[in-house]
Formats: sequence, C-alpha cells, structure tokens
Amino acid sequence: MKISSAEFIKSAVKRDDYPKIEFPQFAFVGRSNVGKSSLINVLCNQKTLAKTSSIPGKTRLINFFLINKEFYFVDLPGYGYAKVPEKIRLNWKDMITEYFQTENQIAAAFLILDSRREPSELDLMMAEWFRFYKIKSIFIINKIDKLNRSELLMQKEKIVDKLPDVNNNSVVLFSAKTGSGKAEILKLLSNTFEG
Ligand SMILES: Nc1nc2c(ncn2[C@@H]2O[C@H](COP(=O)(O)OP(=O)(O)OP(=O)(O)O)[C@@H](O)[C@H]2O)c(=O)[nH]1
Ligand SMILES: [Mg+2]
Repeated sequence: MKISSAEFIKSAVKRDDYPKIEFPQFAFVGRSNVGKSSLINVLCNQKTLAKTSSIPGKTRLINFFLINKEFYFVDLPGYGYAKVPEKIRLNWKDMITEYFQTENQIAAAFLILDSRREPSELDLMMAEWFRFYKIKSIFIINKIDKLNRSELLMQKEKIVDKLPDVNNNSVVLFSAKTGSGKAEILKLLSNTFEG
C-alpha cells in the first residue's frame, strides 16, 4: 500500500460531527503520549498532519483524516493520563465508546502500546472490547528505539502475554522515530483493506 494523499477532514466530539461521507475507517487507540498521532504522520510521510506533543493529552477530539480518498485514519483521544482532570477523563470514555458504537465501517483498530510498559488496564479493556465485537485489531508496540535488542525481546514477550486473542491478530514492533516497522504496518493495512 502506498499512501499518496492524506488530508485532515475534521475534528469531532459527538456522532453528529462525524464526516457525512462514509469510507472504511482505521482507528488509532492508546494511552496519552504513546505515539498515536506520530504513527499516523509516519504512515502518511508527513510531519505535522496529526498534531503531536511531548505533553500528554494533545489529541482531545476525534480527528478524521482521509487517506488516498478511499479510507479514513481516525486519531482518537488518548487515555490514562493521570493529570487530566476528571471531567476530561469521563469525556474521553464517552467519546471513544460512542465512536465504536456508532461506526460500522471500522476496517481495523490499531492499539498502540509503549514498548517500555506493560499494557494498562484500559489498554486491556480496549483489546477485550475489540475481541468481543470482532473488530480486527493490530497491536503496535511503539518507541522501540528506546530499548536495546534484549530488552525489547523481553518486553515483547511480556506485552504479548497479556493481550487477549493475540494469535488472531498482528503484533508489530514500531518506532515513529526511526520508521522501523512502517512497511509491515502498511502491508497489514492493505491486506485488511483489500480483504
Ligand atoms: N523516541 C520516540 N519518541 C516517540 C515515538 N513515538 C512518539 N514519540 C514521542 O512521544 C510524544 C507523544 O507522541 P504523540 O504522537 O503526540 O502521542 P499521542 O499518542 O498522539 O498522544 P495524545 O494525543 O496525547 O493522546 C512526542 O514527543 C513524540 O515525538 C517513538 O517511536 N520514539
Ligand atoms: Mg495525539
């Protein structure tokens, strides 16, 4: 799969705000600061398409990007950042729940995990949700540039061990900093998209 065009369409909070023109969607899910927006930028060969920040909680809306004029990348707000006020945390949950309950054209969900951490309860809840609703999921273990090879192998095993249904899904080691893993993700994307 080659991504030849990527454009920001709109930000949304509620289902009424979602784009009216329907295309299959790839959702990007994960804790704050894990690198969801960075992953979208790497896949699209752009630096600032999706806004990134070293301060967690940058993406607080649902952002829709139209790719190759044939599907959407959907950058969902990050969760699990303790310093976010309670009200915004609740807001996050409502937004994500409503998104997955509304959209019936989800081609796959990317669950982005930090290679240095074990999956959080919310990560596992999301993974479980995808399993239950039979949403194809692709687990991305990000920031692998921060680990050496032996640390990475150990962490991968620990992380994979916790994830449900991992045999039916794909796990990719990735770094938004070096681009390592990008080709594999694009391949999975085309496999999913083209059936
Ligand atoms: N070293 C390294 N840094 C990364 C990587 N991916 C993302 N980052 C950095 O991590 C920070 C957060 O990245 P974002 O892409 O904004 O994270 P996000 O998941 O979209 O965060 P929210 O929008 O807050 O939910 C930024 O400073 C990125 O530059 C990676 O693979 N390696
Ligand atoms: Mg973001």
